[in-house]
Amino acid sequence: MRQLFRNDRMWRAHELKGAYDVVIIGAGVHGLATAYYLGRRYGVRKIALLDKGYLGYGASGRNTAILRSNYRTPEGVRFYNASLKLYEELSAELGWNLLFSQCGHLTLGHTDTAVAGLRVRAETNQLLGVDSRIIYPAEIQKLVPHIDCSDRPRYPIMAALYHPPGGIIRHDAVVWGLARACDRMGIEIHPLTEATGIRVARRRAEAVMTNRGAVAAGTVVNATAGWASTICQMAGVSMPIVTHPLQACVTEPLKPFLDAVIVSASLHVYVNQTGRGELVIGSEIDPYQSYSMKGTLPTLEQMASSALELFPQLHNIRVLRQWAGICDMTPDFAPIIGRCEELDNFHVDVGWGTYGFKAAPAAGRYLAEWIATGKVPDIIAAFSPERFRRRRLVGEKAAAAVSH
Ligand code: PYC
Repeated sequence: MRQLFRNDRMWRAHELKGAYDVVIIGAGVHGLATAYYLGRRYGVRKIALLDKGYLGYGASGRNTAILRSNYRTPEGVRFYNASLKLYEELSAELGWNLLFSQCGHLTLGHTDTAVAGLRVRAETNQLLGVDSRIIYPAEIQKLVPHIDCSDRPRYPIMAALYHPPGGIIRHDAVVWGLARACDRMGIEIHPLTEATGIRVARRRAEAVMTNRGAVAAGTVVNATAGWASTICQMAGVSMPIVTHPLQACVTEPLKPFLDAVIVSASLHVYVNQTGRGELVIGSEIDPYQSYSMKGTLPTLEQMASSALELFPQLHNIRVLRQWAGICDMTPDFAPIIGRCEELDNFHVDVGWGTYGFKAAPAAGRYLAEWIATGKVPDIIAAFSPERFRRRRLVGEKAAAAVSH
């Protein structure tokens, strides 16, 4: 691993050129991963990554950094498992420590119906080779000694779906590591470069208009979160997406006591402890559509009270920060990846709802393959944009998150 010296730049600044082979709108983890795999696997390096903010400003810096592959549909399980495997190799591949801790992931069931749903997931997971099984309070208590497994809470814990390979990663390290690797391949990263329009002619997205001028493109990729439908509209493509904020907060650092990700769908809460000792606590999506990235008091109250149902001993812990990321929700709670039928060179990697961060390596890797070879990789075929017209939905709601 090469040492990073104080004056080394992670990525360089560039003049925006008039044309690139690929222009990617959105330089979050999905845009960066697509550029990275295009460059690394297919030698496509004349790429501009455009972002209207600084890197990590959007959903890539506003998530709870949870990785897992214990989904419900076979399509989802295969895809997220491929992503988890890519994450497992990524620190070594990038020469950059992403602080991936595979501490295990527990989805709690507090009702008979919830436990039945977890059982279905466990069985699908196991059939597809994913380490995931139902465990009961005695084992939960052993894995998480501080959780309240008694019958005192309003929703006592009946069982959990235990997924040992799941865990947490340092989200900004992923952004920086990918950006550094892209930069070293000659791929250009352009922060503070906002896409303001897309020029379309002869079924092609010919150029992306930006606040720094027009850029012609062989291929255009929309890898935005939050603004996915707005960018698609610029190209005359409509997306079945609604956008909601998702809030989370972080507490003051505590001594290490929680070595697993804890999720409760019934309580709409998820909790993990970072390497710095802070607790990251997340909520369900806001019930109304909005592009706001601010936290609200009622949601903070809800996160705190739900977390206290599980860990009552945290009652006097202070919250340091609260934030919201914005999530593009699709009708089936599965993403939209691939070329849009309306245009010959316009690809999307969007609709990531509340589960985009964990998907970035696989989405980038296989979208890169589609762009470079023109062939649709099997593993993402089910997520293609035309599935809505064909009524081939991938119903992932039950396992996509806790947050709806
Ligand atoms: O899908 O694991 C998930 C998740 C956690 C928080 C929001 N979504």
